[in-house]
Amino acid sequence: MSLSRRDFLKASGIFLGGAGAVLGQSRSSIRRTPFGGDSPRQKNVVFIVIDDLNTTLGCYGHRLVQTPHMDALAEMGVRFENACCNFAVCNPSRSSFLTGLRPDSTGIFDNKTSFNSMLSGRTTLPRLFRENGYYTKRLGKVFNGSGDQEDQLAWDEKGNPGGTSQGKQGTGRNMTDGALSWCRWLAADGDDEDQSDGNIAAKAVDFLEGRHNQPFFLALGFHKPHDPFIAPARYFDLYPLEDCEPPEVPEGWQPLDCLSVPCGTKAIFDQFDDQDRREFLRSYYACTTFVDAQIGKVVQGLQDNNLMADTIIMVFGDHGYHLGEHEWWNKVTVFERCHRSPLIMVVPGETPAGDTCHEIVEFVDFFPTLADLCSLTGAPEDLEGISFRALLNDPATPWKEAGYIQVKRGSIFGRAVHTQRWRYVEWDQGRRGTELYDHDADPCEYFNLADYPEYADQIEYLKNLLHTGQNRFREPQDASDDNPSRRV
Ligand SMILES: [Ca+2]
Repeated sequence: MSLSRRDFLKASGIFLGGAGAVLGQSRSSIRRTPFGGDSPRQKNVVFIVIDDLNTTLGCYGHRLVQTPHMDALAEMGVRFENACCNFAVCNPSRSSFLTGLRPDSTGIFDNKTSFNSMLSGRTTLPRLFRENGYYTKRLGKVFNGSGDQEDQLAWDEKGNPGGTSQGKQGTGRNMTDGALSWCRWLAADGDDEDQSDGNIAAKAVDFLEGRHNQPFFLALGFHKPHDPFIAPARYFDLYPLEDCEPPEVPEGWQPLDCLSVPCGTKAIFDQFDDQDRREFLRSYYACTTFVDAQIGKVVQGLQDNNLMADTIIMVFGDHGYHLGEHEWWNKVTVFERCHRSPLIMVVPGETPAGDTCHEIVEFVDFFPTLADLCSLTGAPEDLEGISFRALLNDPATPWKEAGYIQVKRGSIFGRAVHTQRWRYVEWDQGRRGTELYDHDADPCEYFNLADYPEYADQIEYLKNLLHTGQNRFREPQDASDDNPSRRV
């Protein structure tokens, strides 16, 4: 194919962002459009971001973790097997998908850098909804924080519902004997609404019960399963320790140059005994099921108020998370465990029920996709992802060749490109090492093939893809490749 990316997208009718780019509608024709009459009714959006949630979910095939409400959403819409975050840390990931810029363009690579110090004045996703006549409401953690950490023009209304003092009591312990203060669990007293996330769900349901004379963008930022691992005790009771099986790491495996996994913190995890590992898993699972229950309340609120037919539901984790894979119990890597996040979308009238998409989408695509779905105008011209609306209608459409992720260790960047089969990683542009993993032979990414000469051509191809291939579409290899379900 000799078309440039932009030509291809134009020919395909794919949303590129930019003022007036959608459906030929002028900005004024859809601003503040009331429901009813002859005007097309714009869909509401419930945008649910879950902190540090990986794909350890029932609907992603986990044998133990109970997530009936996310599973039910997956049955209503499309579940993405290859949704790739662009940075496996809260603030960089959120700053990226809320602006539609890749991390190299936001310049936000850690949790300390404030959003407004880098991106003040930028039209963010919620602000664009607001400018297009939506009522925008935030509950919980959507940007990385409040104040200087978020777009002050994004929300009509915002809140950070907290928990109660009872919800901070209970049984628990620090699994590192205090070496890492965050690494603790608490099977808490009280019930869901004694926790912040339970309160977020309750306030979301209150909002859904109100009268809405304009479409709404309701953004819910649930805090769990982010550490510390606190949930009402009954969620811990669902997971007997003997059922929580830590992953096996091949004997002798070591991180590349203390970069693929940071050795300092890993040394603390290396002190874990079997009990510690099982407790870590139990607490993450408990928090996941707890958050799932809160999502169930929100969906019930939509159903009770007859809003399902008019509301797009989007649920995702802000990045992946290791649960012992690579002897690591955290985020901030460029392995698949961090790169791949759950993503479920229900778009009334568009998504087929219960379908799975194996194609690669990236979080930087969220902004143009939602702008496309809701016919928003006035989006920034320089969005760096593309709308994947076509995949929501037909999840088997051949799509992006690759997803991209990066992290920063001190002054060194690690960057990875992920295709349907390969992951290729460069540390400090390759000066501090490279990694190559073949998912067909090594789905858990333990055997680095980068130094084997027989892979030189593959590496050359992936190196080029890493540096120049963003948003490139893959070519179907043959008829049997139309739906790469081999990618399990
Ligand atoms: Ca996070």
